[in-house]
Amino acid sequence: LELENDLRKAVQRQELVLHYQPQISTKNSRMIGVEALVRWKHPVRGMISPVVFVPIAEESGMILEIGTWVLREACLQMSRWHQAGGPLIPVSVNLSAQQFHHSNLVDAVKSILLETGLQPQYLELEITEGMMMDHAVSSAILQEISELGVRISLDDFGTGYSSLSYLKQFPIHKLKIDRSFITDITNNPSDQAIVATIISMANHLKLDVIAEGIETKDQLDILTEKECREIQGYYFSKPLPANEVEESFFVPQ
Ligand code: G
Ligand code: G
Ligand code: MN
Ligand code: NA
Repeated sequence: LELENDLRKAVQRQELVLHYQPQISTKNSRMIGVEALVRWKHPVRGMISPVVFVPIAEESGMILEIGTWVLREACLQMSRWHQAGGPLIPVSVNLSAQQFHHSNLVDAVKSILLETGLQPQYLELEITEGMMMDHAVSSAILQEISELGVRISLDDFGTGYSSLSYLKQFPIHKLKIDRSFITDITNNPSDQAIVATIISMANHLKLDVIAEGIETKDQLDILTEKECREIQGYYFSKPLPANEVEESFFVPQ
């Protein structure tokens, strides 16, 4: 409850920050995108993980305000980088279920893009399979988002309970292979088969695909061999503050 009260003030007190985890091409090791991940710099408790405060924000209804802040901040950062001659790469932003189903989402995205000057193709929204349980509703929302020119990716892909039929019905652009399939991939033939199948399915459906949670060279080699073009994970970088992304991942002119 104390955390909940603190969280109410966190946005206006500018205690929330975004870190950005580079997404890397297996072909040339270049950064080809970033995922924005929110952190809370608590004045007393230090850095608090979203694993802790996102659920509090969801239960208390603060997630809409926080989610909108995250969206605006991520778009602003990308727009700054683009205007300063940085790499022309997209940012992906995680949506919570409440945010996804809120009637204001499409208008909020539209006005944030206008306000920040970010071109829509450089924004990607991450949703999970669980958010698409109500197919009719989800279909309408995804259609509207897609019509803005914003891309949609399926986070934690392979861990949900939904059917695969939505992949042909809905405007989805990218699958993010959940890191639970990567952790033991070097020893586990089942994980190898599942990951190979997801990559192959994505290729046939003309979807982009990225593997998450790559921590070792062996894991990277397996994914490269299976022709996964994009990866994300501690092997290349943990999520970093914007200035550290610039220092470590911007190619000097
Ligand atoms: O970055 P980290 O590993 O601490 O993220 C933990 C969890 O918090 C992940 O599931 C991630 O998707 C989620 N998360 C991080 N940032 C955001 C955000 O801005 N909005 C939502 N809804 N979830 C986020
Ligand atoms: O749920 P979601 O996929 O959005 O969670 C993303 C989070 O996973 C990141 O914010 C990051 O903190 C965490 N993460 C990213 N790369 C790795 C990795 O290589 N290993 C582990 N264990 N976690 C990672
Ligand atoms: Mn994510
Ligand atoms: Na994920």
